Amino acid sequence: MGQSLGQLATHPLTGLALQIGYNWLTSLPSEEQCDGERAYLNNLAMAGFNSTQMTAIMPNQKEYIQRMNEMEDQIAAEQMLTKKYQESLKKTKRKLEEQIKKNAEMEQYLTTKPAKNVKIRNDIKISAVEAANRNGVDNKNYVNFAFVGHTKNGKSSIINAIRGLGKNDDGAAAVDVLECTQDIQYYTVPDGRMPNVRFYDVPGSGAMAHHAESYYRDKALCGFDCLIILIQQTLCEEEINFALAALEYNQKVVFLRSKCDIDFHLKNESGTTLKLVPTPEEIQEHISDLRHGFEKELERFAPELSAIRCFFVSAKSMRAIIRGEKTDMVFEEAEFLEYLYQQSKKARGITTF
Ligand SMILES: Nc1nc2c(ncn2[C@@H]2O[C@H](COP(=O)(O)OP(=O)(O)O)[C@@H](O)[C@H]2O)c(=O)[nH]1
Ligand SMILES: [Mg+2]
Repeated sequence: MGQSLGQLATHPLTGLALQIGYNWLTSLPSEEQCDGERAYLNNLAMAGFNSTQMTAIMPNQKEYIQRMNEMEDQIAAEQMLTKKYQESLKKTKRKLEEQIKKNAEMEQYLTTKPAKNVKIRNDIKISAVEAANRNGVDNKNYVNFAFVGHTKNGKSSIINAIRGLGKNDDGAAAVDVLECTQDIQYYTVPDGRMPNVRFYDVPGSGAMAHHAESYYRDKALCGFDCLIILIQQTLCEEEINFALAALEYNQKVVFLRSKCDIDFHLKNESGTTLKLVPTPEEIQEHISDLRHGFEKELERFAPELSAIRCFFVSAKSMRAIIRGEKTDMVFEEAEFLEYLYQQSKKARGITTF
């Protein structure tokens, strides 16, 4: 792979690994917090993070990080934890190592030129290639993800977040704009990271009501590695039509429900007494409820789509994870990123992973 873990630590995907530790830290009672942070820092050091990176992640542990090469301190930190948390630290450490390995594989795939083009079935080849030319999609040199769905469902925001950007950052896709054009625009990750990946913002795609299917064909959406359909609380007809068209083309397709963080604000405002920051368990419970509702809707309106997954995420959390920053709410951002990666590999017939 030719890449040391130290280098990898500066990559945006590293946030996926860090989040594992953050989750563990939030599970600790306050009296274990300080020793927990120190014990976890020791694991980051072993994984190749340097002291500057660690200080950026946990500025409150600056002094400890400076002293960290004194072995006794390191051992002491772990021993200070009670037995129960020593055990859970071990599990977290294993997960961290696994994620770092996965990141290395993802990094390798996303930064090198795709080894193979997208496989497009012969019977649709001509229309797909022709139409892909219209969109300027380059299947040879890029991994291409298309985000479709109703205006305001959060397409531009989630694309920005995956690129590590907020709406006011340079090069960010415009957020909260009226989608008056139908120009499909692509975005890349800044600073040349992931140079072979393109994220396409497909505006106006959900405002077509019953025309999703013809929009899909006109815009040659089958030319993308993966189609991501942004949904809201309930599934709409056009979203179902998009997914049906994608299935017909044997394309990788997934539903994405963003803005999950807002659900908790709504619950607060409507009078339900929920803490401002939900616990990981409360978040899991919420995701289960959402998934249950989604599956029931699919069963009722489009049983043929039952194999299509839906990920529940928040653009806010995604951005924090990509930037390696701590976030209070974690939904299924890591799972979604991994899905994108896996499916684009499959679309190219690369099955080495
Ligand atoms: N709190 C929160 N707001 C979001 C999220 N995603 C989008 N928004 C907001 O929803 C509005 C519409 O988002 P936008 O990305 O422009 O949607 P698009 O029209 O589908 O591209 C904007 O005001 C965003 O700030 C999210 O995950 N969390
Ligand atoms: Mg937009």
